[in-house]
Amino acid sequence: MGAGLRFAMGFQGYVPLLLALSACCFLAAARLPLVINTWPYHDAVQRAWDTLQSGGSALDAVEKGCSQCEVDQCRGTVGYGGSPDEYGETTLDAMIMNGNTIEVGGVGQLQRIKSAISVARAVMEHSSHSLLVGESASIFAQNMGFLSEDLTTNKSVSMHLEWLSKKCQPNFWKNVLPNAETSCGPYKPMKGLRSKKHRMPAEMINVHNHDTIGMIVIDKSGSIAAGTSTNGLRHKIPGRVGDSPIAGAGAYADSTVGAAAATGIGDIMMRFLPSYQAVEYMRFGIEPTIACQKAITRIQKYYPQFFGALICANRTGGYGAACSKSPELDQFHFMVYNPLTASEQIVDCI
Ligand code: SD4
Repeated sequence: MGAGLRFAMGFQGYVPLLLALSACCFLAAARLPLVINTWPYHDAVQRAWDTLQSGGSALDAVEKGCSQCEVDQCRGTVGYGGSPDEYGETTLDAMIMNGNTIEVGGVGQLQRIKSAISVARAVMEHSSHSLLVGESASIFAQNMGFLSEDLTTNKSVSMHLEWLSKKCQPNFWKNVLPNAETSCGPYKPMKGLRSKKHRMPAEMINVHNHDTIGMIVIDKSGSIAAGTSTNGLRHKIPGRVGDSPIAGAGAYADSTVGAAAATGIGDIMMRFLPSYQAVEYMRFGIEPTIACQKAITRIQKYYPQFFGALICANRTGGYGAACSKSPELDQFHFMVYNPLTASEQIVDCI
């Protein structure tokens, strides 16, 4: 505000502004701290909440909350022993973002290390990079003191063997020979006419194998952090990195505005940076639920029935969620802890 305008307003002009500011602070004080995460992961939200209660920061809470899911192997889609790739290996994607500094740490296709979100935090705190991937990310993790161990389990081995016995169905290839809908690879590119079809096998995209944890935490001082952790998509092509470790796609946090986090079919969602988009909507004063809905709608213009959901929170502790209605999803469950509630909540998809 320019000095001239300030002068012209006089003291009385300030009164509504002061009232609005104190209402906002009062509201924030009543609703903070806040922990919100995708899917009904009760132990994860509780762990994040406990971390805040024992004096941890928003970043600590995101790390601990997501770690809980990694240990619990939440629905088989977070942590070790889930979503084997075409070689039968489980690899992990995770990220964490500090909304105060706009620093990010991410890992993609992390091999042989269980605690992906903690490695992501190490990337943020012990390097100037934002994202490390593959074998080199694992070496980084080992150098940072993380244990290297096999992430396969009997369950992931049997998922892989079953997939091989079904001629590698379903899979994520297109426009290749031999025909990926009936045969295993190795594949070669098909020349000539190309299918425009986005090959996203329906059996891979449902609430039983598609439940990345995305978490937003706002601590009492208003610091905001967000993060994600996942083992990606079952039978993914080795080397595939999803949306979860990408800033703006999997999650985004800006303590001056709010944060968002995503779950769903990352190969589509990452093209739209929905978490960043939702935060930008909130920056212009749009309420969290609407911000989430608008970011989902933008994706639906191109992919009307994509599988995905977003959670959003603004800096005063307002929160909301939205999901894209598809044959596999018509309601989305998420967790909310704040001084007023500790509950699982549900939204109808749009
Ligand atoms: C991915 N977005 O790797 C993740 C998967 C997911 O809920 O969110 N599942 O595409």
